[in-house]
Parts: sequence; C-alpha cells; structure tokens
Amino acid sequence: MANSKYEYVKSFESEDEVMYPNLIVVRIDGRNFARFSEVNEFKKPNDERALNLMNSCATSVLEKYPDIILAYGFSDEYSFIFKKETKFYQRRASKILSLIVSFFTSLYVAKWNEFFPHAEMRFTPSFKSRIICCPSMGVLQAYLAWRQRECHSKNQYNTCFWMLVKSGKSETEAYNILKGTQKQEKNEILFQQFGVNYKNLPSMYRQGSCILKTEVDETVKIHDKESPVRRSRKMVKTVHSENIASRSFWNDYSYLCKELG
Ligand code: DGT
Ligand code: MG
Ligand code: MG
Ligand code: MG
Ligand code: MG
Repeated sequence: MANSKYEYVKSFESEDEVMYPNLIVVRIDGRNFARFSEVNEFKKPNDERALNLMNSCATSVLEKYPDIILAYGFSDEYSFIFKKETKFYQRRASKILSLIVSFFTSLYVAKWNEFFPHAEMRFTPSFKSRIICCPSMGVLQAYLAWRQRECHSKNQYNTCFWMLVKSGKSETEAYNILKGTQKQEKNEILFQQFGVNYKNLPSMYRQGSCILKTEVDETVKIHDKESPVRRSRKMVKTVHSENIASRSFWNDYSYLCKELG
C-alpha cells in the first residue's frame, strides 16, 4: 500500500545491483548431488541421461530469457552469462539469482521423466546459486576456462577411479593409487591398465557442454502466393567439443564478443 506508515521498512531492503559494466554470471550447482546421484543410481562416472537432463534445462533457460546468451555446464552445475547491456530486473543480484535457480529446479523436476522414463525420482533435488560479477571479458574468459579445467580434472579423476573399482579394487585402494598423481600418470593408468585413450572418451564428459544463442537467417513463405521473405531467428544450440579457453572459440563465435565486450 502506497504511503502507509509501514512503508519505511522498504529502506531496509539490501541494495544488490550488479553495477554496469560488470558482466553478470549466475552459477547454479546441485545440492548434495553426491547423494542424489547415488540414490537415483546414476551411472558412474558419467550418466548420459543426467547430463542431457541438465543440458535440456539449461537450453530452456536460454530460450526463456533473451538476455542470457551463453551457458557452460558439466556434472551438476551450470553457469549462465548475461549480455553486457542487460537491464534484467534492474541488475539486482538476489532477484536474478532466485529466478534462475528456481526456474532451473522446476525444469529439472518437470523434465525428469523425459530423460529417466523408467525411474521414478527419489530424493527431492535442490540447487544453490551465486553471482559472479566479471569486470571484463578477459575475466569472464578466465572464469569459463577455470570451470572447464575443473570439468576436465574431475572427469579424468572419476574415470580412473571407477575403472579401478570396476576392475576389482576397493574404493580405498583406488583412492590411494590415485593420490598425488598428475594428469599424465592418470592417462597412463587408463591406457596401460584398461586400454583406454582418454582423448577418445565422449567430449561431453571431457569438456562439458556449451549452450550458445546464435542468429540464423531463414527463408519463410507466409502465404503460398506471396514471395518468400528472409528473416533472422534466434536459435539455441549445444556444443561439446569446444575449448573455451582457446582463441579459436572466441573467433568462431565472434558475435559473442560484441554482446560481452
Ligand atoms: P554440494 O554441491 O557441495 O552441495 O555437494 P555435491 O555432492 O553436489 O558436490 P559437487 O557439486 O562438488 O559434485 C557433484 C556430485 O554429483 C559428485 O558427487 C558427482 C555427482 N554427479 C554429477 N553428475 C554425475 C553423473 O553423471 N554420474 C554420477 N554417478 N554422479 C554424478
Ligand atoms: Mg553440487
Ligand atoms: Mg561442494
Ligand atoms: Mg558441482
Ligand atoms: Mg508478487
């Protein structure tokens, strides 16, 4: 109610606008997915259904909110990147965070059956979220490279770990074998003991998933008798084989630089 004697409490709301020109990134991450994945019997170390479910939810987020132009995710996490000029919810962190994380969680529950048609969901999922405020595109690129490196190192470790366990080692033994090993040593274990070339594993597991908003030109004919018209349409696409840290990624998708730089 306007001008009521109680309205002064509004001044106690915390100010949390992400100041322009900082870039807004929202990262969501499943809460206690170690347990969620166990209870729902996800395949180890990667369950394609679970990853595709995450990707599908993230795609829906991009389709719903035009200002989100890029997303990167792996395991139980996703980062959403807003275009630099966004005025979404007056750039207020708590509004943006709560909206994205609650929408994502609803999608995860609503889409579950599409990806796990024969398995009822056990254990209600929840996600937490945070805002990362990147002062420049260089920092954003470093942020994404960091998350992708995290994807790589976790996946390489988990791949080794579960191969050792499946070959008969106990979890403690597998843990001790891998303790302190470098990347190269893990690749050697995979190759020498299991004949697996790490590079040949699916890129979605090794490098995560990148969801991009691209503009495609299409020709449409509205009525049979009229001549076709060209129009551009925003399309959301998912790629797995990208090295986000590389210059070629940012060259290939140079329109992103226009929206972010
Ligand atoms: P948190 O985020 O601190 O509440 O705790 P967690 O347990 O969610 O830990 P986090 O986010 O560091 O690690 C993700 C967990 O989710 C990790 O235990 C592995 C599990 N997970 C994610 N994707 C898969 C999958 O495709 N298959 C299996 N088996 N596990 C997965
Ligand atoms: Mg988690
Ligand atoms: Mg954690
Ligand atoms: Mg995680
Ligand atoms: Mg309301």
